[in-house]
Amino acid sequence: MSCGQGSQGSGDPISPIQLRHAGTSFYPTLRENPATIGTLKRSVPPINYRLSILFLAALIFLPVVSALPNSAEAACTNTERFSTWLKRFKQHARNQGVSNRTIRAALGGMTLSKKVLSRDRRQGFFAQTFASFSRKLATEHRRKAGIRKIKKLRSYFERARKKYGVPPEVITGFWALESDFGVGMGKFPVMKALATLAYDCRRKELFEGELLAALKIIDRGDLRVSDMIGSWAGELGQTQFLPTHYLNHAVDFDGDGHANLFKSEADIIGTTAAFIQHLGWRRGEPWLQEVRVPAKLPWQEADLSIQHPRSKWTAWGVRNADGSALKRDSMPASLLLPMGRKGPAFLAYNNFKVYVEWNNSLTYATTAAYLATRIAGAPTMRGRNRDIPGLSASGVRELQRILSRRGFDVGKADGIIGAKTRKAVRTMQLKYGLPADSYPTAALLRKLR
Ligand SMILES: [Ca+2]
Repeated sequence: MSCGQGSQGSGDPISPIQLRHAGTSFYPTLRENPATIGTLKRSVPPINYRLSILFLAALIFLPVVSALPNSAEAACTNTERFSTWLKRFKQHARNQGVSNRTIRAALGGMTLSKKVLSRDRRQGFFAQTFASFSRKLATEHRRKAGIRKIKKLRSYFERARKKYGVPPEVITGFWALESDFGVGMGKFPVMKALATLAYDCRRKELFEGELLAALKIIDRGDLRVSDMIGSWAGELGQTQFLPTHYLNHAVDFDGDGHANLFKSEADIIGTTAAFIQHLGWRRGEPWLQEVRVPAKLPWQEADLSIQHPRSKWTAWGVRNADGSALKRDSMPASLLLPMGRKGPAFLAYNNFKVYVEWNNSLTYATTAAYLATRIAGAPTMRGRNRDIPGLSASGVRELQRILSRRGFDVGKADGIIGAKTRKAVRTMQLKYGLPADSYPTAALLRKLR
């Protein structure tokens, strides 16, 4: 949980875990439905981009966003006593082949954690732009620590690269963001967190599966109950894996017979690489590259759902961040403008989809991918310290109400910018002859009024 970043309005640091609970993407087939919050580092095949459109679209496109659950979920009611549920769950675990010994050791005397419930249901509220978010998370400290780690553990990283095709910088970027290489894994009893979330009505099905996976990890001897210390959100180890991912993807890379993602650096490197490969990593291809955009461009093409060959972007005047010419080849890439045309600009390649799969918060994904490029030697982001004005949450709500009245389907007027809102914004920008970069501004809102 502790990721070294600054405090937010709620008084707590934002961690990747919290962000993961507030994720989003703007891949094309997404739903603007916050009901799926918290399904992260998803186990679905990477081809399936049915990612939920959630809060972090707002984080990335807007300075203001509310974090955590929507009111419908927060309002669900638990009708069963915890002890009744626990008894039933234990029987379920037995039926699934978990030993009595593990069930007794891990769930004996288990009680509900009110702290987890309140953390999980809190209506957080914080203001972040992509620029300030990435400043806090993709730090110089983490870049240097990543480089040191790669040097120190070179043989493991090279073996992982050979076997899974994943570069050391990509593994290291996630490792740094998730736990600062094991410094910040959280101090919460994970079994208690998982049991509480599995009992609670909000994401019961998801977490019953996670709790069962955690029991199986103990049962097969990878971890002891006493090892299960981590985040209140139930994630495990130095790269913060959900138990199902641990169970299904953990690799014993040091050959001691068990996969230990808390203590074995080799296992952490091998497992993270294997999981990234599972999410669809393409060997030898780039993931993200900062670029410079010209003053004029068909801005409506800047969307993760749209890819063009690099040569096409070159023809439109996109250049390397240092101003030199891009490679003129057929490599497909999307133009990613997290804060509109005046903010930082990136070409996102096919491998970037892995980042969005890892964490469907686009802000997190872009930050993690950017940190990996920095560890790999890319220069600091241009315009990193420039804040691009956007609308406040109330401004976005007003914008959404107006768009809705005009017949656009923007979902609920909740102040959160998802794919539908972005699309409507882009349509209106085109109509008014404004640069159609999908980033809502005060100028657009004035015109709409
Ligand atoms: Ca091992």
